[in-house]
Amino acid sequence: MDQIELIHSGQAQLDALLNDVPVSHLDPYVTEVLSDPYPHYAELRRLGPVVWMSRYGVYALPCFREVKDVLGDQATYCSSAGAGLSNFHTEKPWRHPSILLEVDPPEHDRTRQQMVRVLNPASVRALRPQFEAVATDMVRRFVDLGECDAVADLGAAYPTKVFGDAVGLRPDGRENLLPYGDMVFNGFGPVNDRFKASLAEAAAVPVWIADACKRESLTEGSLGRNLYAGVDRGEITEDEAALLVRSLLSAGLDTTVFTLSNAIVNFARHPKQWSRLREDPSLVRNAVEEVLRYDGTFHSFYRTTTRPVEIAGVAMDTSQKILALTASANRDAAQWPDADDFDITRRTNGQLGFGYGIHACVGQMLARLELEIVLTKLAAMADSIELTEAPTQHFNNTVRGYKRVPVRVKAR
Ligand code: OVM
Repeated sequence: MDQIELIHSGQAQLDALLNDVPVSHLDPYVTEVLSDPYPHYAELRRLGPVVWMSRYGVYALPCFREVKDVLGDQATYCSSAGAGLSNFHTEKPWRHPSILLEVDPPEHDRTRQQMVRVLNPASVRALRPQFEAVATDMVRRFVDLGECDAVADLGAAYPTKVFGDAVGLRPDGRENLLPYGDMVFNGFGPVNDRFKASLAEAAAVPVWIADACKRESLTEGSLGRNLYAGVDRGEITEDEAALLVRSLLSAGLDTTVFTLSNAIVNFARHPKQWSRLREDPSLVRNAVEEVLRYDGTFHSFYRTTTRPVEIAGVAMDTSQKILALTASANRDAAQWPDADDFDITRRTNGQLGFGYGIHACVGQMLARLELEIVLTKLAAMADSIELTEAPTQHFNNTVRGYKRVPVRVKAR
């Protein structure tokens, strides 16, 4: 740290220095780090459970225990100041805040309840036959192609079809969904060139999204349309229903697209694990969890302190942004034996890829259903999946995935 940085650092940075808190100058959002974040996470964990990130003026939590503790205590670590780096109490959010993710109880509980009324074990179970039928056709076609792009031909195509239908979207215009997710997930990081580019490249996208969220745009009986039943019962407003549909579209598509791409890349790189899955398809549920633990999609989010607190002996002030590195916690050797091994037979209970606590992914059963079905069909139809070229990563401030995964698939 140089003199100038010290002078401009502010009270929190001085506190960190005076209290001997480990300091990292890492920028987690640069391409070089995003291309392989795991050695950087290991270095942060080596520094300690609480690390001052000088570049952004936040404390990072790279270890399992502290991440879980913070996500489990929404009274002390709030979401209403935003789940990203930006503090909504002092900065203007780039879009209307999510009324699900970026709120605290009691507001949160009211909107979460509305979401759970339409997205629950029974409604997810009801989607299975349709999801299976689409997967049977799509995976068959994918395997028959032999050499293809596992993103365009399966990883993106499948969720765009089944999730789009489940939410109730019209078939046209769905190409707006991934660019929108890109904005949303870049928006949890800094206002860097990556975030600005995703906003600038697609100015019409939020307009399409806003229209797609309207009652009359959604098909009868769909998850999205069913959210409007809450309006008819007088429990939420029409605008709130639209914002809840927006939450489905924000968080629900690119996450499953990227997780499918990550699953295929990791199985291609670990052929023994693919053989194990083919030999014992009952491993599929645990395999999905292991993909999310080992190389998951959502890597981090923030909380903000509501009072002065101490984490692992480090004192911090009110209104302090804290970076919860869930993807690093998922590689913490104190929690996971041989944490850096991809092993679909390991005990995966408690992996944090869907978050933890009151904001844990509300669509996680739907996501698991998509992933489970596709991997099951693929394991039944494909003997092997090989990368024919290095996959092309999709860089985003918060989510990890690929935009192109050239593969050769051998049919069974
Ligand atoms: C939302 C939202 C958007 C992105 C992610 C998320 C991880 C929620 O708009 O509610 O949860």
